[in-house]
Amino acid sequence: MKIQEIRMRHMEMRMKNPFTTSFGTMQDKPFLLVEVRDEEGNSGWGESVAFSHPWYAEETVETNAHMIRDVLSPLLLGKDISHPDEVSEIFAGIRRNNMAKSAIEGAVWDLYAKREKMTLAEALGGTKDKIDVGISIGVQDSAEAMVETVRGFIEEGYKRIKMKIKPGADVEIVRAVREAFPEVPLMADANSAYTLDDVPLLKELDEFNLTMIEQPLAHDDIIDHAKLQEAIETPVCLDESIHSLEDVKKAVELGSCRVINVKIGRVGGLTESRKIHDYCMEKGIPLWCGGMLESGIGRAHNVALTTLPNFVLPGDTAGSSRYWEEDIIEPEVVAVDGEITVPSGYGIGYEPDLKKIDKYTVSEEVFTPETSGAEQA
Ligand code: OSB
Ligand code: MG
Repeated sequence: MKIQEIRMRHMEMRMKNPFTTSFGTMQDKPFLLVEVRDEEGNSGWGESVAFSHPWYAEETVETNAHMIRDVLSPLLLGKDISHPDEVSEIFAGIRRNNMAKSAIEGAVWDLYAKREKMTLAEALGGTKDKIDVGISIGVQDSAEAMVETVRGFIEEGYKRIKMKIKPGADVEIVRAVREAFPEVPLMADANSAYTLDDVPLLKELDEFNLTMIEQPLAHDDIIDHAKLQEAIETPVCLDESIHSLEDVKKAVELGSCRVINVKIGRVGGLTESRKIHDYCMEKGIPLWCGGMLESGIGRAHNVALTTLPNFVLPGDTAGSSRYWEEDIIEPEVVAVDGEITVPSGYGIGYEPDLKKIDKYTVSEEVFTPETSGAEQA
């Protein structure tokens, strides 16, 4: 397939509810959508999961726009490629900027699957027609608020509850939720809010039978996490620390975690995600698919990835309605009793709703082999 056009849309959507992590609160969600067209007029869609502010990772919407416009699109435009795995090779000389790479690469995967008349799940080698999903709940002000929020999502059928914690809003909140729901699969995500000085506190969590604690220590650490894993019983899961298969190998060899959260954008795309999947499957490290509060386009990619067999734990891919008044795909992603049925349409399997996409588009830029740069549309 020949890459003839890359269209980048600057989107602005607002989530139904604010979402709070150990870093702060977000509700407005600017992000980028990428549409890649081939010589036959087929198109594939991808989403950049970078946020407007670099609190989770160093990339932002603006750095991604720059990379996509000025660096990555010029490398890809006009190229004739036979498989999306080639995209990561074409981008290999560019350091990091994984979310920007992934937005384009994801669009090429969708395009490829559509051309081959396959679902994206099939193109990736996925084996499930339904996936199990959990939900991620932001930091709450009080134990009572967390218990009530958790109750609502258990009633909706989500298969595992993840609570965001931070210093001052941790052990007592987890205790209250565990007492209220003795059997529910529960976990906590600290988004790097603790240090090894907090080992005694993190050890206290052992009594609540959490399925894991996600990224308790620094975003760029794998050494201290190994020390922590030695000291506590709760399995450690890495999120922010993992940007590639190489990072995964180091973490697994060092014993820094027993579980890995795969985010397609954080690791630079579906090709790298699949490599991580295959390695972890061989090593017996269970995976689940994380989320970045995506619109339906990114959500659809997460659904497809989760069909790979070693995604054995419920992910954070909740239904569209958990985030948005209206999503930008048709149909929306729907979770029933904690399961999402994998769509059967070609490519990502959900149709981008152009009317809604236009409604939330602030501006767009179109790149072609001729412009191979920054033509403002
Ligand atoms: O750490 O997994 C995280 C949201 C934004 C940034 C980081 C994280 C999260 C979530 C929510 O936990 C995931 C989702 O519901 O999409
Ligand atoms: Mg996390």
